[in-house]
Amino acid sequence: MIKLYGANASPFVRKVMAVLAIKQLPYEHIPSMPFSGDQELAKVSPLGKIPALVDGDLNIADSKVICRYLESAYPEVPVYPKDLQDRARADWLEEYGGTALAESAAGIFFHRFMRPMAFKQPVDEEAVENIIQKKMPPLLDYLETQVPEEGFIFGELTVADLALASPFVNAGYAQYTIDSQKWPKISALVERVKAHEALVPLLEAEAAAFGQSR
Ligand SMILES: N[C@@H](CCC(=O)N[C@@H](CS)C(=O)NCC(=O)O)C(=O)O
Repeated sequence: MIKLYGANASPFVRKVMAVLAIKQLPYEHIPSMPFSGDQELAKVSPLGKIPALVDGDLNIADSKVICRYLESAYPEVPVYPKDLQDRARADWLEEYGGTALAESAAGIFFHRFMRPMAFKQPVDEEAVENIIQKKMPPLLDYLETQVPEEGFIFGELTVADLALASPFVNAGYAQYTIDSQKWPKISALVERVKAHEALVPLLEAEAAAFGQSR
């Protein structure tokens, strides 16, 4: 059986869990935290990051690598668009979601939630305000030009939608929501992704673990 290493509060792990759910692939989740000295994680993830995946003799890390492997190995329910140019655009949006967007949206989560909870440090509201006021607006302005008013980016839900929505789930735990007056399209897309049948059970389980309701 596939083994997935990671913590579901990671935007990258959540994306992979969503892909496994959409593809209806059974897997064993092995809870693993970076920076924790977890020796089992070190064995499967040489860079110490989550997620990592083991499928039979194969061991890989990095959510993009994992999602591409799952798409090739288990193609029955696709999670990337077929058209070549759509696929390239989906790859780009996945990259965007996993870099600048994840740093900013999950940064809010880190400063407001992880610092006090996991590291017993005070919330750094100055860093949070800097992200919210300076870093997020241009990212959201760009996304507003990239996502549709209705439905998902390529019709069916793909990794591109997941990669853009997942960091905002983290930001939501830290009381950040996208201003739907200023950025109506990306705000609505995030809500549609969260309401997708494959995501609802995942989000319920992780919110319960955080002691929050969805
Ligand atoms: N590009 C990687 C990023 C993974 C990543 O940064 N995960 C974070 C947790 S959300 C992590 O493990 N950080 C530990 C570290 O940077 O050492 C992916 O897509 O999987």
